[in-house]
Amino acid sequence: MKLSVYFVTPDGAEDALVLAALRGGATVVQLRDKRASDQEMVAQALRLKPHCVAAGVPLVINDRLSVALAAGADGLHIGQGDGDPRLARAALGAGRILGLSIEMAAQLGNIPAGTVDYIGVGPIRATATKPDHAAPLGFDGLARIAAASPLPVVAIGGIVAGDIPALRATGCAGLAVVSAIAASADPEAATRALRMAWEGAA
Ligand code: TZP
Ligand code: MG
Repeated sequence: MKLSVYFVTPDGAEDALVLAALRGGATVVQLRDKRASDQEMVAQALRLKPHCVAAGVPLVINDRLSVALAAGADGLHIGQGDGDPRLARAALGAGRILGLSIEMAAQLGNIPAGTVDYIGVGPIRATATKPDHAAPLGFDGLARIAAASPLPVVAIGGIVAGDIPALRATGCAGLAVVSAIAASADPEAATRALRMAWEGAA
């Protein structure tokens, strides 16, 4: 799984936005919608799935295990408040992706061994996209977590293309963004720029 340019959808995302991110070279798509019903999310995931398959990009569902299972998604991403990752892993089976959000270094030690495929670490900066976010970690906090993590790290929260060299220096495996893609006038070009900057900073 290539975690380098991980697109997280904003609430109410149009399918066209995800298709643009796929064309631009997003390496993972996470369908995250705090407002949609389960039924709406399953329907959207089922519409997007063939496009993700064609692009060779995993489709991951935020928070909702039942949606991930009903849509046959490639994986699930859960937060600290979303229950025991072991239960999610048991329900998903070994073949699917499970991601977990980490907001502080102390949470690293609580990850049950062998359950989670990657961690999302953030927020790096304060961001209006997640109003209830924890205290920003900054790049220093990210670097400390990345150095201590046995799992691949994806940095999230207020990330922009100009951060890529600093992110690379922390040893993280990728960046996850909502606004840097979704709020762009040209989401495809914004995604492509992130991808090229990531590869270029290697
Ligand atoms: N988790 C931590 S910060 C965040 C999530 C879902 C939102 C990231 O959005 P943006 O717009 O890239 O700051
Ligand atoms: Mg959650």
